[in-house]
Amino acid sequence: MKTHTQVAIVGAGPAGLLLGRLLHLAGIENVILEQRSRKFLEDRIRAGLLEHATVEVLQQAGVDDRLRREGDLHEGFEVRFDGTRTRIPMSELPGGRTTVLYPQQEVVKDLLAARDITGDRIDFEVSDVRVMDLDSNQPGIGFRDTNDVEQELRCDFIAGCDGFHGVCRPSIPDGVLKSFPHDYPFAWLGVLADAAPNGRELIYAHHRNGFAMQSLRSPTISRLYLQVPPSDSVEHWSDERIWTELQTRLAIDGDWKISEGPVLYKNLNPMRSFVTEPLQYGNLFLAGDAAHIVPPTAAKGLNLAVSDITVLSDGLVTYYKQGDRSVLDAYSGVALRRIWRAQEFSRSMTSLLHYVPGEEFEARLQHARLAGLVSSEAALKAFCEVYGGLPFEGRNHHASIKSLV
Ligand code: RFL
Ligand code: PHB
Repeated sequence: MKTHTQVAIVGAGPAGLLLGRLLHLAGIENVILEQRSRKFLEDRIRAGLLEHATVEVLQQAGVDDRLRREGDLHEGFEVRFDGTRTRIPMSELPGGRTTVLYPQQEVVKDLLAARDITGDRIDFEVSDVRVMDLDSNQPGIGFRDTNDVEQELRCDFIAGCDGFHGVCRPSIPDGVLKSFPHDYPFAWLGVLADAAPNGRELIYAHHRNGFAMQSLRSPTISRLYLQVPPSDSVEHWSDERIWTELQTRLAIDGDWKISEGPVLYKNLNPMRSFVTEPLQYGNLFLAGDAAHIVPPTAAKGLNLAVSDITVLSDGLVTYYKQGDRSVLDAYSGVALRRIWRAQEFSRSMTSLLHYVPGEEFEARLQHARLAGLVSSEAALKAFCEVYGGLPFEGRNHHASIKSLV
């Protein structure tokens, strides 16, 4: 069966769903194709921290009702090393930043619910997805629908929002893209636990056994991370071992202890940096994880997907409303400026906090860097400026979101 739309979006992660929403609000027809089921997307546990500019975009997209009610405003976080703890008062530093903890799957649920109301087409559980006629001005997507019927969707533009393992990036002819991959000698064990978090703020800890972190998902559910070797596996991590290691790595002088409880879920996340350039070929545009991956330390992955989409949607809206393609053609250059800054910050925050066994000289430098960071307001201001989120280019996203949540 053959159908047509203005913009075909591959992937219903935060990038694809947000693009679909912003295009709908501008009256631009779009179809989203997703290989997974709706339930899978709504249950997928991933990122948690939203920069203030991301919250503003979600507000402008009209999908922030629940985020305002249930999102957890963060005005500071804690850094631990060498038995010490320092609270970083993000919002009180010059140019004060705030972030909101609101899990990625909740953002996805809110965007899906908004699409239910508008009735825009979204096909779940599609398979054998192929990009067609990329060099023509009516490219298309071939796929098999959930009933295994062959479908062809023709369009003006394709948005490749299909994540790191998607089909859009590889469909660009050889030699066009230049990729910049970087691997790390460690991974993260991510844990969701039925245990009340200690305090309401995030704790990042540098320790000789490796990095550890306490985040949270509710007043009774903790989200915890431990640095592990990349070759490790979750079977090696019993609940008891997880808690022992967290107690050790998060310890401070005195008798502080993290509260323990049953582990509800655990998984291993590889650490990777990756950027591809440019982000467009003809009428195909890559956004979010399809275009770049950051290590999770600075929680930039979801936020970068949102900033890509604001730039891409501006380009598409300008094209359809004013017949001017220049903003769309500038997408790659504009988005990549922010991507590389976030990439640089994610890599440096990762290098600051993770211990590489045997790298004693590096460990001493990390200690000196951490001591320098927590004792200098200027250094903290510079750190928090990027940690809390760089402004989105070309938009007025500087205001504090304190009043919103
Ligand atoms: P997504 O969320 O991966 O969505 C892509 C969607 O495309 C679908 N897809 C296809 N659909 C149709 N046809 C095909 N051929 C397709 N191939 C793929 C997929 O099923 C999926 O639904 O990318 P998007 O929208 O760009 O959003 C990016 C964010 O999801 C990502 O940056 C973050 O979640 C990264 N990330 C984390 N970021 C953080 O900032 N903090 C974290 O703690 C954090 N934890 C994580 C993460 C990513 C993880 N992944 C990718 C394994 C934990 C994990 C496990
Ligand atoms: C999370 O809650 O998953 C999270 C928060 C902050 C980070 C990384 C992960 O820096």
